[in-house]
Amino acid sequence: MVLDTVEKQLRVLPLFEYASISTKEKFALKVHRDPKLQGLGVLGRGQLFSLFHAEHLAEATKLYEVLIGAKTFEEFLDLCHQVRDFVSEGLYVYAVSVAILHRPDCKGVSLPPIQEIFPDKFMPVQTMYDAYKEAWLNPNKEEDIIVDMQSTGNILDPEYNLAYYREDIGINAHHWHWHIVYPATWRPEVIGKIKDRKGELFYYMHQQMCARYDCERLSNGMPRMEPFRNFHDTLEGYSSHLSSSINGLPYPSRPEGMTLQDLKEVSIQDLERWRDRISDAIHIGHVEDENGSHVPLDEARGIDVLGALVEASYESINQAFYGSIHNWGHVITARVQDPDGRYHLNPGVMSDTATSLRDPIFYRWHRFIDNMFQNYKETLPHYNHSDLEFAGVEITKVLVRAKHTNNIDTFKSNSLLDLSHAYEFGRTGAVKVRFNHLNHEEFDYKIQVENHTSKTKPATVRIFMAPKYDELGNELNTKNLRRLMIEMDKFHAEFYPGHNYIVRHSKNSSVTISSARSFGQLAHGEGVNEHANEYCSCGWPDHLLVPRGNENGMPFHLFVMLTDWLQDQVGDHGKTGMCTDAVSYCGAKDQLYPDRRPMGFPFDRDIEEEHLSDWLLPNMKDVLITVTHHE
Ligand code: CUO
Repeated sequence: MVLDTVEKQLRVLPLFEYASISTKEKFALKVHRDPKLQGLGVLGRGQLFSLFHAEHLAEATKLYEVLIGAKTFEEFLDLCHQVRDFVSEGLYVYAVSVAILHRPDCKGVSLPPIQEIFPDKFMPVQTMYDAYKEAWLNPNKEEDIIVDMQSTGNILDPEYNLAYYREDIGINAHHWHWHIVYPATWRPEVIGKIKDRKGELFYYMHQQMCARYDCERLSNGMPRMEPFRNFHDTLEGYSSHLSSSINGLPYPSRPEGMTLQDLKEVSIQDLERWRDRISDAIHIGHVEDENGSHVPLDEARGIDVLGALVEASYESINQAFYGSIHNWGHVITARVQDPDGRYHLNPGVMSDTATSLRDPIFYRWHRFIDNMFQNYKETLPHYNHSDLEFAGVEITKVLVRAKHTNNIDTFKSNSLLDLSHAYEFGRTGAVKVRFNHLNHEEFDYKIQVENHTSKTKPATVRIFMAPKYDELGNELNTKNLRRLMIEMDKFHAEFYPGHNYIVRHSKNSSVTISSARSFGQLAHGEGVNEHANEYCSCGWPDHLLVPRGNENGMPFHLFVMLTDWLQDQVGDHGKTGMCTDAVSYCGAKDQLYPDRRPMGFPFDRDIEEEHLSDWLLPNMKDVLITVTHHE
């Protein structure tokens, strides 16, 4: 039977429905289990899956490799149905998602949003109770029910000011999808698809999340975060108010003042040893592989090698020696409340890619990780003129066109999240949660360019933003500014000899996801076709493209740079046209990362000049804009 994309989409959706609930096949399937599924189910139903945990991930890898290897679409579905009832719910959804993204016969099939599969990972348990109560009390089964999302704290905890960012559904969903697109254990030689510059993208995407967090902190009048430094320091507190619907237990709260403890799988000393070995390798400029050979941390490949080693992913050059500092850092932090498991607590939110961004420690941990990468970047020479210039091309004017020129307004908006595909409410009308999130007005960049040559110049347009002032109101110098530079957009443009003028709309940003389709939309075939972008589940939410700013109009640098596209292109970009929607943070499916320059260029290395204005070349422009928040 040959199925078209819409039919496949419809057959895939039920794999994700009611993921926390046992399916009806449960008993029948015990007697019929494909031998390929043998050995799975060690992490059984009701246990929380963490892809940062080596054993969990090994089991998930086994499953996604079996699912990707299924000969036909029918066999794939059959295996999914069989495995569903005896492996951990989270592990199942992870492995099935990885398989759908990578099976050739699932081209064009979209994943439903993770927030609709596991709403319990995205909203406080009180809100879930409210939804259940309303559904119970409302006798009219046809009507939609809407309840409001509850808050998780108040400003007695100053960090609560950032809760709207940390607990944003879109960024947590993005992070979940990113780790599906880039599984740490991806084995290209087995599956046959490369993940270009995966180690470097691990560094860059997380660096950008931290930079964006600090922009948000400054917007709220708060100091930039203090990086995690010492494994023996006390930790801040955090209460997620989440409770897992797969086992009914809360994600435990962490009172202020706790310290990390050894686990049976890994000790603090292991992490410290790995940190020191990585730090030594950065300072001597090479790492050692398993045979003792030196692999240089050079300009061409250094960051990719280091990214893989730090995460640590399958590509790590020597996991036995350098360990897995990043992944175990997540796990050890998540288990701080019950390190030896004596209370049978769930791990905290740090163990799950769909929830970890909620916790303030996430950013501090990742800044600690990022500092390792930055230590390496500091060993590289500064970019010189020939690295930065674009001969004959000059940006003469840049402005932002919105309601007010060179100002972007931000505000709060409401959206709805449908719970009806995760839980059975016994009604035909939907049950939805209304939640608040930051948003911004739509805007255009207007860029005026003079091409002084006699030839058309194809260019890469690179746009960044960063706050002008630090928490004390002092102007940020380039050393600090470059770490706050958030990518806003990157795209190709052609400049003809003479005067040029381009307009680029904010919605087209290469950072953001254009549209994540809901369960309901996918079930109606909306946007489902063989050209749909499978990677489109990955991408920064458009509503958080612009930092909050403040009520007075917070000054930001808007930096635009043009580079020579003929040097930047990698050759195969656009080959298949598949998923080139949010390439900056997510890459492009089955293709090379569509930019030859180091990720974050030109701000990935130190800048010698103290002031940005002294460093600018004609192919760059830095203008001051404001971001004004309206409550
Ligand atoms: Cu994505 Cu630490 O890798 O959160």
